[in-house]
Amino acid sequence: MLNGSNTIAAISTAPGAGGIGVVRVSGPLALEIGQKISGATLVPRVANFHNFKDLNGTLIDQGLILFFSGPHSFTGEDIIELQCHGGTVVTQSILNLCLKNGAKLAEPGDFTKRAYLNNKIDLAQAESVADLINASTEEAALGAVNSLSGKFSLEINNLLKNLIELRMYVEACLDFPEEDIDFISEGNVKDKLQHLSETMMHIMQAASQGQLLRDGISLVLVGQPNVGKSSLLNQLSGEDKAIVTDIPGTTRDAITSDINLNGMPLNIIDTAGLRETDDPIEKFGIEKTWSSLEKGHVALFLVEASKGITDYEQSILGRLPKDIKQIWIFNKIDLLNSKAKLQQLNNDQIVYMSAKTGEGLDLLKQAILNEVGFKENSEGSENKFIARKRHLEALENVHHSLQNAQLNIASAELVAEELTIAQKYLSSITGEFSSDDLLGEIFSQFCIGK
Ligand SMILES: Nc1nc2c(ncn2[C@@H]2O[C@H](COP(=O)(O)OP(=O)(O)OP(=O)(O)O)[C@@H](O)[C@H]2O)c(=O)[nH]1
Ligand SMILES: [Mg+2]
Repeated sequence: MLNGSNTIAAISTAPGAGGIGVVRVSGPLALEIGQKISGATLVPRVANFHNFKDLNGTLIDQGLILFFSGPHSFTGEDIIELQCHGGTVVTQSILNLCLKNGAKLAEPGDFTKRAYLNNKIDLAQAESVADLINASTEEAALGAVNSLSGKFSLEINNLLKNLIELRMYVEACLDFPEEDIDFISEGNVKDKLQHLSETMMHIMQAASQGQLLRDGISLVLVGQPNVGKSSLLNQLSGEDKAIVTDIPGTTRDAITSDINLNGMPLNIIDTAGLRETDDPIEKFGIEKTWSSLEKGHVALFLVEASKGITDYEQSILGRLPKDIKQIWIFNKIDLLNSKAKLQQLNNDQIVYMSAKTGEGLDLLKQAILNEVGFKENSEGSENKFIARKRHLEALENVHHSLQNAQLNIASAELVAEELTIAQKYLSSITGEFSSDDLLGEIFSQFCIGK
């Protein structure tokens, strides 16, 4: 139980009209508040129908109250859940009643933060609660629920256990420098480091899939006017989202559409065609194209298949942001009577397709998956977990330290130092060592009531 923790309350259901609304209260006063409102003695884990009355005894609503006695609750503290009728006024009145009875309004993520601080879940699990709520595809939700159940944390903890064992062995060798043993070969340090590295790469691979599943990618359609960008947006989204005409310069504002590609969320941005123009509105549109490219992960660069890549596209290429990936689309193959194909040219993928007929769209989808390294779910959804950029950065640091340890294998001191650094980064994922700033940042992104 948190020392000196106060009691928090919030409406946990989404705002608006609904059959049921839930107000949740956690902390030392929770039981007392529930008993005051219901006028009844509450028994843990038993749902009973009660009148909900205010301090003057006026009936506010009727519903169920659930009591979870700490530490056997989500937060580890006493919790009551008041299930009232849904709707803004009723839920707000019940919440006000809890506040009048001594609770304070919960901040975003407060309940989950308490669960983490009371060791009910680790930090990666706490993050997955928000990821589950915010998941935009079914696959992302499955990944989040796997992370919440501890799959990702288990992989991290197993690696951590092996890493600590090795670190302790190397440190023990440091304590006995006079013993004339070759610590590296005696303890198979080299092999063990190699094994750690391999396991680590495996986790990193899975985590990068998990990050794509959570955050998805942003695709920007670019090219000269009339090459078929808006037609392609409409094909990809399966909707008539953008206006298509044969007048060059039709699209001005950036138009976005969210789709799901094999479970990975894709945000597609259709932009104004790039060309020299005196039209002030079109100029604004073209500026927007450039700022969309700054935010994008992959540029789908469209050209007319009959013309191919001209000097104009080459000149644009030089202005693209450095870290944006790109796929070439040779569009309008229907006019050439040629077949759709996916070609690899040096480092670039080229898709020959028709945005008008949709021929080759499946090849484009394949090219997008190839470009970002998103794999088909070959291992089954139960093996997927969701991950965040923060986790990937920590894993990259672990990888770096393990590499340094391997390079400095001749020095027990340096190996021990690198293993200590690796341990610190690995532990930051599950939150063993985490700063208040980091916690503040993570939990502030939650919704209130969770
Ligand atoms: N035959 C054929 N016509 C296409 C194809 N894709 C687009 N078009 C036509 O090309 C014209 C321009 O298409 P849009 O999708 O508006 O082109 P855009 O790149 O968005 O043009 P701007 O918005 O002006 O930059 C329209 O008449 C489309 O019907 C294609 O694959 N084949
Ligand atoms: Mg357009």
